[in-house]
Amino acid sequence: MKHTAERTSSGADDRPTTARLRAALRDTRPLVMGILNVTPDSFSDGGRFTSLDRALRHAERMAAEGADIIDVGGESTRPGAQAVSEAEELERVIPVIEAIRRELAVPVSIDTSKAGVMCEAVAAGADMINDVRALREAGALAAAREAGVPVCLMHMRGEPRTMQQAPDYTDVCGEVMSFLRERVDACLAAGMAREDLVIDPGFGFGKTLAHNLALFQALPAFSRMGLAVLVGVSRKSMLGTILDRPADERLHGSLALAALAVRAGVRILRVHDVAATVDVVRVCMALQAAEACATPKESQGEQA
Ligand code: 7PM
Repeated sequence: MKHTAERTSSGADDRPTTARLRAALRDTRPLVMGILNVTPDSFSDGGRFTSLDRALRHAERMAAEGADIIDVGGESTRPGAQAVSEAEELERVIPVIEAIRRELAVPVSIDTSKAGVMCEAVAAGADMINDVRALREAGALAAAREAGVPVCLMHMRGEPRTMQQAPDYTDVCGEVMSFLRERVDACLAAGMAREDLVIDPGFGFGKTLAHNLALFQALPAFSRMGLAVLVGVSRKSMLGTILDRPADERLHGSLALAALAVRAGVRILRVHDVAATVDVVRVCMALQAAEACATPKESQGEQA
């Protein structure tokens, strides 16, 4: 791997949590990324101290449940959400990242699209950047390159405030794939390492249920692009529509999709329910190990 002066100066290469994350990304076991929202709507009991404390307790719990990564987000990207200022986003996420880094050994990703937040978050201890805008904002590509950490590039059509107003594609899988290919090429051209790039079709981000289902069906093809694939479907509205259930009753549907995603070659599951998803991954791994044993014998049998 190439180490530029900027990269080494960020210190991210030397951090044990970043090394641990990189090793896990190169492993075959799917990783569980626990969601930690630090938007006021998720921890809305007033004082900053209380919300910091609650966020840390939640991170602790997810780490104990076996989360491989904690995804810290301070910008609500929920459909219809308004934009958040950089100062506000920093005020929300930096104390949480510092506290997790102080108290836990779990790798942290920063869910942001802003170059300034990427820099500050990685300086505060974040080990990965998760960008729903795939480094398209001003300065984000350069900031991510200089941060020197793995990056998740997600596809989103439009902006959160309006993205669910009649999303339209002629070939949703082809269009999402060529978008991601273009963003991967931009990262490679900027000097980032291919092994550090993760791609994500962006379920629910400017997509109808039919689009989401087509993308989910195409996950094996995304996996064949040769980069780690991340999937975020936990409690999302596609499950609400299929099941006709509110967000707090979508666990079973989320777990069904988690298992199917692993079977389709997905490497990272971004979820709310860490303990349950870790069990799903363990069951899938047991099945995979059994297949690895069975396959040679079966093919021998076929040859005989
Ligand atoms: C309301 C609706 C609040 C949806 C939050 C959300 C993804 C992500 C989100 C994803 C990656 C959520 C979403 N979703 N980052 N951030 N992939 N990489 O369910 O699918 O958390 S926000």
